[in-house]
Amino acid sequence: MTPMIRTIDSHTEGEPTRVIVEGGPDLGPGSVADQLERFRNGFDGVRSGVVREPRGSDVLVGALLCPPADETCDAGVIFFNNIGYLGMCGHGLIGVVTTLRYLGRLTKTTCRIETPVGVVAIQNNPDGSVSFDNVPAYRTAKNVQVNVDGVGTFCGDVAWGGNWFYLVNCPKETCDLANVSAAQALATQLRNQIHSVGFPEVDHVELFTDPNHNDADSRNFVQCPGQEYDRSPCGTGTSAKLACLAADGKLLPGDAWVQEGFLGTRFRAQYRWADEKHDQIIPTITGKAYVTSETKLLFDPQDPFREGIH
Ligand code: PYC
Repeated sequence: MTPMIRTIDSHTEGEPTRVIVEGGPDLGPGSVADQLERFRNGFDGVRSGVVREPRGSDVLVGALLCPPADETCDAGVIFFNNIGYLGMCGHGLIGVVTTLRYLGRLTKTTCRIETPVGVVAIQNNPDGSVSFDNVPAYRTAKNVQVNVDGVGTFCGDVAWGGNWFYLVNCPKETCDLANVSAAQALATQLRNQIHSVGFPEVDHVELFTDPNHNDADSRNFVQCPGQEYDRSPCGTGTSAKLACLAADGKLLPGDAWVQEGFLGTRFRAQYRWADEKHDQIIPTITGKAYVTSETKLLFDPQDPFREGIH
């Protein structure tokens, strides 16, 4: 029989997630971080076949459910995209939880999920939205200047929110749907430049400007590692933003922050300090996902594109 993987697709505030619910690789025992390494080294063709064209698209984030090593957790999850793997993924986590609820596999109000970069705590809200306490977020560098040839000098912060971000303020017109190609080009140049000034870990670039909606505090454009931009306000990016605001004393623990994304959808966010030193925060992010399809992906061994188009 043709090898088959069953998936459920959803979108979280516009950004799609494809969860493998049957037929994924068995990654053996160990922590989710260990399982990720076995996924990377032994089954990378499954990753690319599931999310890349012709079965998927560069925008998709995939999720593989796996057993957790942490006994306090209900599940483990590994997130991946068109070019590789993610530490955490905020919109993806909301998509995974919504998918598990849709399948009837999650009936509790709260649960804990192990990711390759730590444990996240989930709360299912009565209105169908999902909140999660992220892994600790923190800023590692403030006001890092880079030069973009022919455009100018930019200044931003480097922060971890479950993935690494370079966070930069930009003019309102750059952060406009009508100028998406310009935003992508600028973000790509900023990523190259931030690597060249000593921050090779940064794989996401987050541009900020004033929001379009009165109920939002800020608007962002997030360029993902595989060149696509996040259609949601980016859960890990919002976490990195909160870490910077907290470090600057511009947002206090428990105060609300509403992050508008490039499509205008919003994540609600707040934080608490992770420890007494006050150098790391635990962000809480809230957003909503909608299930969009159930699919059987077929992988004909004769198909030259069974591992996706590279
Ligand atoms: O929501 O954290 C997020 C995310 C990362 C990449 C795409 N979405």
